[in-house]
Amino acid sequence: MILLDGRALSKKIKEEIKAEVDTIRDNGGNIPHLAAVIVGDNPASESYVKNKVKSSDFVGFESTVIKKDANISEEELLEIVEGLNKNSDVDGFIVQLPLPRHIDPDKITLSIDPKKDVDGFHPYNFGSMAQGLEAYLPATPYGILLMLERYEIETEGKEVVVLGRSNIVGSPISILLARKGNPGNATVTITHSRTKDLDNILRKADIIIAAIGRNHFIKADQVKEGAVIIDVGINRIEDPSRKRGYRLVGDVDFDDVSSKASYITPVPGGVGPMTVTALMLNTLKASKLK
Ligand code: L34
Repeated sequence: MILLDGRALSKKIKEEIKAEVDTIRDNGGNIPHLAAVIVGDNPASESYVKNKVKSSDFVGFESTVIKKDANISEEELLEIVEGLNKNSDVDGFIVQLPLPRHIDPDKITLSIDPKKDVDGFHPYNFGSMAQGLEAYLPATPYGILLMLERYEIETEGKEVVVLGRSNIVGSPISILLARKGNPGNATVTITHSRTKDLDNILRKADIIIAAIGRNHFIKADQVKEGAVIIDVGINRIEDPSRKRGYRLVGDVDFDDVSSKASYITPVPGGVGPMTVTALMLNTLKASKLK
């Protein structure tokens, strides 16, 4: 079993980005500037945005965090987005999800200028991605592609089973892996809460991508010997033995499944850091396009 070490790979890619930013700076070029909007105080979102700021600092980007109370109105948030769309200092920005219930996330996503949509969530970018046109790829799927690529995991002709059909992970990673290209050219099955006979579908998978947010959902008896396991789930479970009072576990029962897997991502330290690094790459791209 080979551990897909997202932390180490992220560091390597971020060092490459940092070298490029250093060159841009030496040549008097435009230093990439990422902005992040965070609403409310969801501890997971705060931790993720903190990691985005830390990575921005590491690679030499400028970063701005705009933090707002959970009771901000939809209108006010739309005004913030409009301000960022117009602010020529900012190359790309994100609005961290989830948003409070009274705000329609689709409305917010639609209001982001696709050129600054470094999350790749706007339908313009999603549609371009689906058609194989130039686009910002959504960060988590992009991070998974980078991982498969750098670890030289073959996807062509492979049976990929994706669990989950969200707009930000399940759906786009399915499209990307079925697309012509490398990574790509896979035979992809999307499964979800209404799927019948999931166990038999899973057992045929050469590559499993789990993004359903249910802790330890996948066990060894559902997995083929030698399968590649990509665990996108980051679930917090209570753990009084930890200082923080909780620990993070994936959608895959790592201890159970790892003995059967050829490659497997840990949680934490797997897909999460790759998501942040993919965002750095998109921001670098945005600043170059400008
Ligand atoms: N707009 N909302 C927007 N863009 C995104 O790309 C995200 N996502 C997802 C949630 N909402 C979003 C993220 O940023 C998930 N996500 C994300 C980002 C970073 C990490 C995990 C998920 C991450 O750094 N994970 C660490 C552990 C972090 C911790 O200790 O809490 C890891 O090692 O997995």
